[in-house]
Amino acid sequence: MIRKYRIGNPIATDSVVKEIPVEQDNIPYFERNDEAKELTFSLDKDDKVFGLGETVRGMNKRGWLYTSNNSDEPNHTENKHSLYASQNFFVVFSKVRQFGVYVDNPGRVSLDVGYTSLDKLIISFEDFDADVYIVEGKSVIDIVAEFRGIIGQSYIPPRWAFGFGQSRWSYMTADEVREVADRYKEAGIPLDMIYLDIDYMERYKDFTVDESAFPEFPKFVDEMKARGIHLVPIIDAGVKIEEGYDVYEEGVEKGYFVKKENGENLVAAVWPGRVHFPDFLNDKARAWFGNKYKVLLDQGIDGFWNDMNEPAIFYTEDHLNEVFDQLEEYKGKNLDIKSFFEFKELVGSIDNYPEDYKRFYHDYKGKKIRHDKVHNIFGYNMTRAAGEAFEKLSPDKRILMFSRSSYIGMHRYGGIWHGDNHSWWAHLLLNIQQMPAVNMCGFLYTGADIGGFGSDTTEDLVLRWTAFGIFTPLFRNHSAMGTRRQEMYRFDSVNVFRNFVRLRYALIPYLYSEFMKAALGDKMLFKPLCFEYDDDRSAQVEDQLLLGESIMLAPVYTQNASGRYVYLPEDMKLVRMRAFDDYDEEVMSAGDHYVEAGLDEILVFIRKGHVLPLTTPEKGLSDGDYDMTYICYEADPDSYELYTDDGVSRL
Ligand code: MIG
Repeated sequence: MIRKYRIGNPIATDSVVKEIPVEQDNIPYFERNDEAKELTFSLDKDDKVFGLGETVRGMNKRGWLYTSNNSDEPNHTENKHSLYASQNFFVVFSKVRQFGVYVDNPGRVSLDVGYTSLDKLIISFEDFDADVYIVEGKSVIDIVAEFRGIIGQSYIPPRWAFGFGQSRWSYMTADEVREVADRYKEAGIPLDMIYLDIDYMERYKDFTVDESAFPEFPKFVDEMKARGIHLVPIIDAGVKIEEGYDVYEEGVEKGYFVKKENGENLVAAVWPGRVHFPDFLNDKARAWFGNKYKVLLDQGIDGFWNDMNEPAIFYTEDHLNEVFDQLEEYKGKNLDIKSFFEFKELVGSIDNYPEDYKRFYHDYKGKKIRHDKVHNIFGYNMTRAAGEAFEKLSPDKRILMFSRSSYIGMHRYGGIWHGDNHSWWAHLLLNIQQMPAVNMCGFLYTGADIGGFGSDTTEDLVLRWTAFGIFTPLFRNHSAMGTRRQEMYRFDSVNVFRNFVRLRYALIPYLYSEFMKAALGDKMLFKPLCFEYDDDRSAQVEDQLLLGESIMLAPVYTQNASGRYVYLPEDMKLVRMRAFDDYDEEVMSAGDHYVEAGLDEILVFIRKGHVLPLTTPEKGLSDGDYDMTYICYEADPDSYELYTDDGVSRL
């Protein structure tokens, strides 16, 4: 059961698609303090708080302050309060009670989950306006399903998007892309996508292609398609200011860019230098920008990733000028300790400068609204622009789309990737821990940059991360400019990588079936153990996951480990997999075990009464004409229900 309460005058976000009448009585569970703009709830010692989507720290969110303020934050360390997303849904549960809360406010919201005071959950608002939904149900899983039921069906990608994708910032030329395809082929590692990062564009202009680096682009797209590879280009939020560039000129002419108080278009800077930001919140501007994806669709492209849409701002022209003026004061001065740090701060803080987000306005639902009030739905609406346009431009065929920034509601239009992580073991664990949290908020097609984006990776990290990544819907190896190259064929263990990626393809019938059941049935694909098992130990386990109905994963996420401790909440069958056709099975009893796992092995645990179907890698992406093998644990192979379809038609 879901009840909706209203505080003040909230700005609609369109995240909830179901009409729910507003209750007149007080919000249950919470104490409301209008002066402090806070809702407070007293946590019991045994209460767990799970959810909040793509955030730092563990699965149980108790013990930290999370601030919903979508940020271009490339260091996902545990001291951070905000990442790229605002997904304000969480569930509080213990053996004696459970309820879910969704706080719908597109501005800054702070969720203090036992940070200021161990036993208080305090939600505080910049503007005390919100729709607050209280969700009740028999179990946490029911609560999540109820909630998902009001926010609309999760985005479903084409099935080929379950293949493996290689990315790098950037493959600079068509020949470099060909080389990636060739070397994967030589290595015998299947590859379905190569991602194009910003350098495919002409001077970083959205919807253009650099003719000298990628001559005859449509032909090149076809050539790659003939090799079974989809090219997936990036689109950035900022539109380059350049005479003669149609997107810029039309946007100016039609008034579709965000404006300052005085009505002038905001001038900011990102990759192309100076840019304007489209007003994705304005219906007309959104339709206009969405329609631009046609330029690339017409050249054969069928997938995109939307970046820098928090939006990330290197600087605004106005603030840059202020900084230059202030710098004059320091010129020729003997900088003492105090003025030196002021000076450093002045220059060092120009990017993503908080005040800049108050300098511009949107034309949203007929009202002029200052950006910071609706900041967290900007990226959502960029992806919505694309999603809404695709329904018209590609009415029959699904298009791959995922975004960096998000808010609940965006899950209907695209997936997400988990942003600029680092090649750190801690970020492999973070990847594991974020999966169920984003699923709770409707985001099913997600995955992190495998091997890590920033910093130099190591071969063992790429191996262990791939061993987990083969299970995530978005399965992409991506890394930043200037870091060690991490395409799989560059490492000695190319045989192991081949086995792992081929195993992924063998698993696609299962992964796709479970994904579709989750999308169509408002379920989670990845679940923490304690969502299904109510013993006390399961609630403590934050490094194992249930994936779909049949299996539990226990990835190795520490360096130089020969295995790991695994907790089994019930008897399970361990399948130690080296390849789709090379594995051992062993039934293990409930309890704690140290389980060996070499760098070439993947641990899969089959739950009692369940079945893991596997096909041959070559058939993984087929329409259902699979060569099936079933690994069963006290179950009949027929008891597993495969979901099959043509993989591209819209649902
Ligand atoms: O500031 O386009 O998260 O995946 O490679 C970096 C370059 C901008 C951030 C994205 C990353 C991408 C990179 N972009």
